[in-house]
Amino acid sequence: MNPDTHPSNRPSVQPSSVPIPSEVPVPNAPHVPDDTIAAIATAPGEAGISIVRISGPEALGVADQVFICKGDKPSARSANTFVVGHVVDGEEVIDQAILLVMRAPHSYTGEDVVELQGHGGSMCSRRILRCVLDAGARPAEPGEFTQRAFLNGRIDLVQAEAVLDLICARSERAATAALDQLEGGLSRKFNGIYDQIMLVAGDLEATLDFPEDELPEQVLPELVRRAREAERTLESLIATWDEGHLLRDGALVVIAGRPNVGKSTLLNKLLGTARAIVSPSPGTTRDTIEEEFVVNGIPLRLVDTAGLRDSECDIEREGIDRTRAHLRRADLPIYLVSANEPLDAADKTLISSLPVGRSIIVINKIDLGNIHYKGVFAPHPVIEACLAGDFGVDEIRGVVGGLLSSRLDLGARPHATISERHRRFLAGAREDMGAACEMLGAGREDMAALASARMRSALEQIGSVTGRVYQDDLLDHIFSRFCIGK
Ligand SMILES: Nc1nc2c(ncn2[C@@H]2O[C@H](COP(=O)(O)OP(=O)(O)OP(=O)(O)O)[C@@H](O)[C@H]2O)c(=O)[nH]1
Ligand SMILES: [Mg+2]
Repeated sequence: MNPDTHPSNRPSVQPSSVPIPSEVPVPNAPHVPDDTIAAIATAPGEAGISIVRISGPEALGVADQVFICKGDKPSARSANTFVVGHVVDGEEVIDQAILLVMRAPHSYTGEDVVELQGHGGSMCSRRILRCVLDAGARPAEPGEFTQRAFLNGRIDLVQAEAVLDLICARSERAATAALDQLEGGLSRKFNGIYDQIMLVAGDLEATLDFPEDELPEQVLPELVRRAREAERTLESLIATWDEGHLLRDGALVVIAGRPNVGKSTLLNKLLGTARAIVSPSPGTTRDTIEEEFVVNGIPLRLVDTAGLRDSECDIEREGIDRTRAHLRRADLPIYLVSANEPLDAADKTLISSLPVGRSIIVINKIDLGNIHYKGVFAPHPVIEACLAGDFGVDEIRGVVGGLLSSRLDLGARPHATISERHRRFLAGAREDMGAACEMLGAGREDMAALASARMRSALEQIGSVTGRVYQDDLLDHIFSRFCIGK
C-alpha cells in the first residue's frame, strides 16, 4: 500500500508549502458504509475449497452465530488468526471449515473481515452463505468488497481497477502489468502529474494578486515553461494507452478475404486445433469465430470471418456485415488471397483501406498457382503460404508477433499502462493545459485568470482518474464490471 495514494489522505493532496489554487477540486468526503456484506468469493464448480467472505462492522458478530470451534468464539479471536471448526445452522452442522479473522483497518476492505473456507462445490458455499445472511449480513453487490477498499481509503480508483485487470489478465505480461498498477505504479505517476500542475497553478494564482506593472518579467514565461512540461508528461502517459489496450483487451486479429481462400484453415493452424469447419464449398463460415491465444506475451483475440462477396442470402450478408465491422475494429487484419485467383475489385478496395504497418497479406494456396501480384500489396508485409500443409504458418505467427510487439516496450519490465477511462480524462487535462499555455503566452492579466481556471479543470480531470474526486455513477460503472465476492 502506497501512502501517497491512500485515499484517506485525499484531503491533504496538496504539498503544504505550495500556494494552493483557490478552487482546487474538493476531494469527496469518504463515505464509510455501515452495514455488513457477504458473498461467495470463489468461482462456482467442483474444487477443493470454497470461500465465503464477510465484511463490515458486524462480520465477527455474524461469525459468532454461524461458527463453532474450540477455544475463543470468533469475535474474541486475535487479528490474522485462523481456527478449524464447524459452520452451523442452529443445531445442524453445515460444513467443516476454517475461519480466518482480519480486523479493521488491516484487511482488504479496511473493515472487519471474516473468511469461512469450506469444502468446494456450490452446495457447501451456498449453504454457508445462507446461514451468514440469516445471521444479519446482506448479499454483496458485484465488486462491493473492492469498492469498500476504495471508500475506506485502502486503495485508489486506479488500484481498484487493477484488481479487475489482474483477475481478467489473459497473459503473464498483462498480469505483471496489472500487479504493478495494483501496487501503485500508475497511481504514483498520476499523483506526480497532479502535484506538478498543482504547483504551477498555485504559483499562477499567486501572480494574480500582483499589479501587472509590478510582476517581474520572467514570471509568466517561466510558468508557461513549467505548464508545457506538465503537458508533455501528460502526453507521455497518454502514449501508454496502445500498450494498455493490447494487454487489457487483447489484440483483435481479424482474418478476412474472399470465400474459400483458406481463412478457417489459417485459424485452425494458428490454434493448433480444428476449431472452425473447413470445406471446399465457398461460404462455409457464416458467422465470426473468435478464439484467444498468446504471442510474445500479448493476448490475441483471433477472429475467423465469413468470406467477402456479394450474396443474395440474408444470413450470409449478415455474416459479411459482421466481417466488415470486425475489420474496422481490428488491431491487426490478416487479408488472405488465393495464389490461383486474380484479385477482384472488392479485394483491391479492401486492401487499399488496410492500415499501413498494422496489416498482413497472406497469399495462400501457392501449391495451386502463382499469379504475379507484383506491387499490388505494397507497403504491407506479404507472406506466401500453403496452409493445406504447414508452409507459412510459422512465418505468419512471427510477423503477427513482430508487428504487435513493436507497439509494446518489450525491453522494459512489464509495467502499468493507462486504460480507456484514464485516457479520456488525461486527454481532457492535456487540452486544458495546452489552452492554459496559449493563454499565458498571450501575456495578458485577464488571460492569466482564465489560464488558472483551465489548470483547475485539468486537476479535476486527473483527480477523477485516481478517485480524489468522483461521482457515484462513476463508481457504479467501474465496480459493476467486477464479479460478486471481489
Ligand atoms: N490446395 C490447397 N488447398 C487449401 C489450402 N488451404 C486451404 N485449402 C482448402 O481450401 C478450401 C477452403 O478452405 P477454408 O479454410 O474453409 O476457406 P475459407 O476461406 O474459410 O472459406 P469460407 O469459410 O467459405 O469463406 C478447403 O478445402 C481447404 O482444405 C492450400 O494451401 N492449398
Ligand atoms: Mg471459413
